Amino acid sequence: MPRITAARVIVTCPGRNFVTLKIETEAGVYGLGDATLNGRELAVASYLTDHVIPCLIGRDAHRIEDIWQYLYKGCYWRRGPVTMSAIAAVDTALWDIKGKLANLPLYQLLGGASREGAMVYGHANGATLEATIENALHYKRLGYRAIRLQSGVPGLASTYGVSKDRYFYEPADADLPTENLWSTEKYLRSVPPLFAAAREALGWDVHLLHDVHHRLTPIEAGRLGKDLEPYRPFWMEDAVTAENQDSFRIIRQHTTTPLAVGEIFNSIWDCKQLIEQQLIDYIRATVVHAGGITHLRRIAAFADMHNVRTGCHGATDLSPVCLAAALHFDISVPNFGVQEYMRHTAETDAIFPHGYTFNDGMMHPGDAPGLGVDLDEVLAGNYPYQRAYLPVNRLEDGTLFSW
Ligand code: CS2
Ligand code: MG
Repeated sequence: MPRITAARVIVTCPGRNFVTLKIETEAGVYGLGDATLNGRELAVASYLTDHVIPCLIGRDAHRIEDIWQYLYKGCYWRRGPVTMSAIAAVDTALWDIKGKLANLPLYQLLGGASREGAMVYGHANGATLEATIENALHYKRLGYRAIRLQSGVPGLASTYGVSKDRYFYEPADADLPTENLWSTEKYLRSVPPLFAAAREALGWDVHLLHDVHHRLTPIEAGRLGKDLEPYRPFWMEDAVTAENQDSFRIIRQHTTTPLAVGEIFNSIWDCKQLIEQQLIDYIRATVVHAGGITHLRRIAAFADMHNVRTGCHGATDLSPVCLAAALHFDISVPNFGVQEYMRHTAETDAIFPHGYTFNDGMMHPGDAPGLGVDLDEVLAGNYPYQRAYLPVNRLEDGTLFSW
């Protein structure tokens, strides 16, 4: 059996921090797992190095489920983003090892391909409505079949999703949290015209998405959803904060705009009510933050019973290791919806050489054994950790608000 002989955490910062777990086995085969938690990277690095890795040495790398249960039930303090990102990294690395030992790409171990490719969505954004539409046209010319629209809000200096760079978006932008100002009223006035202009410019053969980013009340979300119905959005994401899963019942009463939520969820318990009561249409949980491939498959199977499809989170703060794992999951899962694809920079791609490809709006993980992604540790060493925080948000009267 492939006994685990060593494991270590590699932190690198090619423009943003990534945390990667590398597990080595006596078979000379190693596996990688993404453990990046934006703004709290070192918490997960320590959780792995100080509390998880000592328990892994000597275990059978094939025993993915047993190790998952050991790290979940055995730690007493269950769930939470740090714990579940650490478990996710171990789980992903073990699936990588299993694929390499079987000489099969991971998706073949998950039941094989259910589709030829995974439809992805790109991030069109701009400081103004016009700049956003121009960027969306660029994404359509690149072949994207689904495009997210995030525009600056007139009267606000900044807002979520609008990049300083043309194409690479990184919200963790400072050594201490930057403070953004927010106005729901100004925001709500800006979105319907954006979608009207987008349909006018892009037509109807492209899916349009939008991320509200946790900032509305349920009734405000109901109103926005209704305002957007004429433009047929593919989804309205994170319309409200989701600790209170009941909130989505109010949104559902007012709009048929599809709802997506879950990128900050870390276990099936965060979305149990949302799924079983069909309060959402897409679940955004992903490999790195929701306990890895093993747990994400459970969430997807539960979602499939309730007409909910997958829509894995895929921002640039999820490394190419996570994206590769997500694509193997996407290719095989029966109730696939869409995969988020924020392109990484050239520096990041050089550190994480990979076999996944983009073509005609779809992605494929490739057919290399395991995940089909590697980590160049020498190159990674050239980019030491740099503390960076996600912003915090305040209303114009100073009230602390969701970012
Ligand atoms: C966003 C993310 O991609 C998304 O849908 O919500 O950009 C999110 O803000 C970041 O992943 C936070 O680190
Ligand atoms: Mg989001």
